[in-house]
Amino acid sequence: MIQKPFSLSEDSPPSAGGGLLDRRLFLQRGLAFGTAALVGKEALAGDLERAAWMNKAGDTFSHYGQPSPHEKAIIRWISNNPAMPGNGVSWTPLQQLAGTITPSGLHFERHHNGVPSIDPAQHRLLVHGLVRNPIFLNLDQLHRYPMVSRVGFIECGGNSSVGWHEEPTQAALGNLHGLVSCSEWTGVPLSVLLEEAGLKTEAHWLIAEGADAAAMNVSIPVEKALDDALLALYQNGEPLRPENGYPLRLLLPGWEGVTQVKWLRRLEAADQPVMARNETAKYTELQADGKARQFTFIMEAKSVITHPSPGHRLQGTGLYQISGLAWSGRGKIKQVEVSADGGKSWGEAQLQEPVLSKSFTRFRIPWRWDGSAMVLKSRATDETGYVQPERNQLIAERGRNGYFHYNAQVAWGVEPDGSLRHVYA
Ligand SMILES: Nc1nc2c(c(=O)[nH]1)N[C@H]1C(S)=C(S)[C@@H](COP(=O)(O)O)O[C@H]1N2
Ligand SMILES: [Mo]
Repeated sequence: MIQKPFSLSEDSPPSAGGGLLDRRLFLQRGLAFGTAALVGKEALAGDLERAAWMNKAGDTFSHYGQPSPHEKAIIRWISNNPAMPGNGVSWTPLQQLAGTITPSGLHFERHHNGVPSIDPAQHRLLVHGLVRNPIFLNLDQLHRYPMVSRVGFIECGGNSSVGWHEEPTQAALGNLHGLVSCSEWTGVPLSVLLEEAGLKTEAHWLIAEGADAAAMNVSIPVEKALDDALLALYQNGEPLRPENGYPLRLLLPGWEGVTQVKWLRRLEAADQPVMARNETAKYTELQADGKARQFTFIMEAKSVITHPSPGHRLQGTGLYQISGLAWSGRGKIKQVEVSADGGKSWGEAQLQEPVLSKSFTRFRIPWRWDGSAMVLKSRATDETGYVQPERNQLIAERGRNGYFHYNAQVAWGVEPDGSLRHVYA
């Protein structure tokens, strides 16, 4: 294999230490990446042999397409309690995916008591309580309402909680930070239904309840319900997957996952929150002073480098594209910076267009690895100016008793052998 050295380094000065290059480098033409074997001029098209699968007719049609059998390793990692198998999570393998939309079959899952087998013909939604006109709907009726589509991430408030541990946990990215996924959701704006129901002035909360065996419920401020909340019926163009709430879920863009009640069957307008388990004992945040934060709905800005990340192995020195995901529950991502020297210097990454509010944003930056040990990090800034905090800054603000809403910068240590490790830096 003939390695051609990367030759444009003089024209493209580093954007930061550790070999980070200008984010526009890959927009240039005529780059030699040095990763592919370059064939000599004498190579002929005849050298490309006719592959075995070209000698017979291919497979026929299928009613529902599946991933290539060669990609069977791209799966959700399941962690649940064998004594209560319906209570637990499965994680999106972010380190094996590209782009910004999570395939529906790989959307992370969080169930408190399993996935109910709902017959859509029997499912009903009740809107009642402090409303002038209670509404009782079947799905055919709901489908007659005007719908909208929007792309949005859902993140569990417990995502990334390993970050609170004293020592960095060694696992693939998806098993550390994969309780977040991003889809295109289609459904009826909740405001449409609430206007029809006529909220009474003393209605400040909506208590949402699911049709699972847990009958999981949470309280939602009416401001959010009237703002961008969606009664989602479709996910990435097809009806919701059972795991993600079929046939109907509440979507609250940018808010923690637990508020986005799946298998939605009831919305009760009330003058105060119901103080359900998942807004008191859970999904609250114990502070250093022993008091708990409650109703911390918004998921703050976060970013992770997906490529390379632990489990990947760099194949020798040279040019690479660092790539990752950033998102913010407050709106659009404004900037993502990457460091290859543990945070001493930062280069600005290219953001993939379109940058959508409360959605995954893919960032990329070219990097020339010289084979030495170094630390890769990313930090996101959202359109409100909020900057993803350093780990010790987050701990200083929130103490060490926390579990939910960990969003500090994530660092990968690159070893000279090309392997990567989760590190605190
Ligand atoms: N009815 C019901 N809704 C639910 C849950 C549940 O167990 N039951 N889990 C919640 C939690 S904690 C999260 S993080 C999200 C997860 O959504 P997903 O499984 O579609 O990823 O759903 C929320 N909605
Ligand atoms: Mo969650």
